[in-house]
Order: sequence, then structure tokens, then C-alpha cells
Amino acid sequence: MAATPFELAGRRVFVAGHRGMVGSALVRRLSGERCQVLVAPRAELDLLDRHAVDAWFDRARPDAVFLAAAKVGGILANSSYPYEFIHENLAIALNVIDAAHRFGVAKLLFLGSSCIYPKLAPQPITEESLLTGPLEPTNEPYAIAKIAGLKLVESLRRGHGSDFISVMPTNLYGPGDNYDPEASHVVAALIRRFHEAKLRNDPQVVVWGTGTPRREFLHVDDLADASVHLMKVYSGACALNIGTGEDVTIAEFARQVAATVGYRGRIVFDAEKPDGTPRKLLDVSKLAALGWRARIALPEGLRLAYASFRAEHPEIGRAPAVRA
Ligand code: GFB
Repeated sequence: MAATPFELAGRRVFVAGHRGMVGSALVRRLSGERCQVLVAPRAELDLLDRHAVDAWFDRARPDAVFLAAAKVGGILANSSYPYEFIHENLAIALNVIDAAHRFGVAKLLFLGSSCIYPKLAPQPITEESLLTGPLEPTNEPYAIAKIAGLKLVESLRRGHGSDFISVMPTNLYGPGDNYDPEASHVVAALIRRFHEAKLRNDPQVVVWGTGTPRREFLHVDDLADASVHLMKVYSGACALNIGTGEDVTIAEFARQVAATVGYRGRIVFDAEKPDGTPRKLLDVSKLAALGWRARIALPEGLRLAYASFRAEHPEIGRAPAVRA
């Protein structure tokens, strides 16, 4: 794994998906890099429209691209809208990666996801597990789109010598998360649910599934830091895992969220709801060998996430206004 230094200072750096949780964390992190950060509001640039993407790249001429734009959602959203998840993620990956190639971008970092690994991959999951077994059915369309993105990057590197790289983040959380109960991932879902239950003095909170699946959670500011680090030091065909190297059961995680929020009632599990993949702990030894490790431990990360949830959504949990 050769390390080819790539300077960000003085470059024009496009963050695709800057309004999302990952993209906004990248914009925050890049503000300390002495580069010019380029963003494109959705009203100006629809990443699903190939011609619009081409025209934007022709005009803006970025030197580097972080491809953080994606249609994302939790286990329920993924299983309810499979076409939207595969179609939008394929289109975004194809349009942006291809435009970056044709308009001379020097370096691109594509964000995949840990759900691209086989459902029953040996744990912790090494990068070599990719495409060695069947995927988790609840998010297979999304995972296939992300694998296609990875293969676009890998093929450009092999066939055209492009210095494009991919990374595979584990489950993420932090500022800018989506708190919609139907579409959210588990961290945002439980922060909101325990918060509302505390305000209403509910005797119990329902957590989906059996509570036995294990998940690894990475604060999005750590992901942004790792991505910027890899953009600078990594240049290889292998899509690198980004995680903390530690996981918890959903039951234990729910107790931690309850403690963070200050909810003292009971926690019950609804086994009718899907568990998803039993475990997806990433092996982060390649990342560690490149000099990066996560800094925000889960208890601290949850405290930060609860604070940002309250700051971003003061309306959630308040009683609706009574009309006179
Ligand atoms: O975060 P989550 O939706 O994503 O669910 P996945 C993680 C685990 O938390 C599952 C449980 O076992 C859920 O059953 N869970 C418990 C809940 N309560 C809740 C709740 O209220 N809401 C949610 N959402 N989950 C996603 C993929 O899988 O992982 C995406 O669907 C993406 O494609 C993402 O890759 C990283 O970890 O199961």
C-alpha cells in the first residue's frame, strides 16, 4: 500500500452532498485545510442529471472531490424503497465519478458503506471479504449501488491510472443526522424516541428487533477526519474500512442512549421488526497502519449527538400549539 502524499492546500475541493450529515462534517473539517471548498446547492445542481453534472464540472473545474452525496436511510427506509436506493445511488456515483474522470480531477474519494460486505462475513470484517458471499437482504439494492461505485473507482484506477480511492465507513451518527422515525438509522431514532419518552414520562420505550444485533458506531466528525487524512496519504486500489474497531449490542446501545438522555423507564424489544445483519464490525488495521484511529468514544459521541439533536430540533418533543 504505497502512500502518495496529496496536498489539499491551495486546491479547489468539491464536497458533493454538502447538506448531508457526512458532507457537512467534511465541509467543517476542510475549513482548517487552506483549500477552497466548493459546494453545489441542490437547486443549482441535480446530481441525478448527467448533463447538469458535466456542465457543473466544466465550469467549476475542481482539483479534488469528496463524493459524500447519497440517498441513505435506516433499515426500514432501505427495505421500503429499494428502487429509489439503487437508482439514485447508481446515478450519483456514475455521474460524479465519470465527470471527475473526464474533467481532469486529480483525486477523488468515494464513500461506500459497511453494508456492502456479505451478511455473514467473518468478524471483524477485512477489506478482502468484499464479494465473497450473499448480502443482507434489507439493504441489498443500496449495497449493490455502492459496490458499483467502488468498481467504477477501481476500474478507473486500473484502466486509466486515475488517483481515485474508496472508503467504507461503518454506521455513522452525529450533527445533521436524519431524525425522521421511519427513515432514520438507529442512533438518531433512539435519541429522538428516548427524548420524547422522557418529556412525556412514558413508562417504556420500544426498540426495534431483538436487541441482539451488534453495531459499530462512528461519529461523523471522526469519519471526516479519517477521509481527509486518507485523501492526503492513501493511494491504492483497496477500498479501506473506516471504523472504531469496537461494537455493542443494540440492547446495550439502547441503555447507553437512555442514560445519555436521562430516561429512566423500561426498554422493551419488538421482535416483529427486522434485526438486519447480525454483526458488522470492521477490521480497521489497514487504516491504523496508515496512521489514523478514531478519537470520539461512544459515550462522548452520544453526548455530543444529543446536544446537536436538541440544538437542531428544538421543536421535537414539544407539545403541539393549541389553537384558540
Ligand atoms: O441503523 P439501522 O437502521 O441500520 O439499524 P443497519 C441498526 C439496528 O438497530 C437494527 C435496530 O438491528 C435495527 O433493528 N433498531 C432498533 C433500530 N431500534 C431501531 C429504530 O428505531 N430505528 C432503526 N433504524 N433501527 C443500515 C442499512 O443497516 O446500515 C443502510 O440499512 C446503511 O443501508 C446503514 O448501510 C449503515 O445497520 O441495520
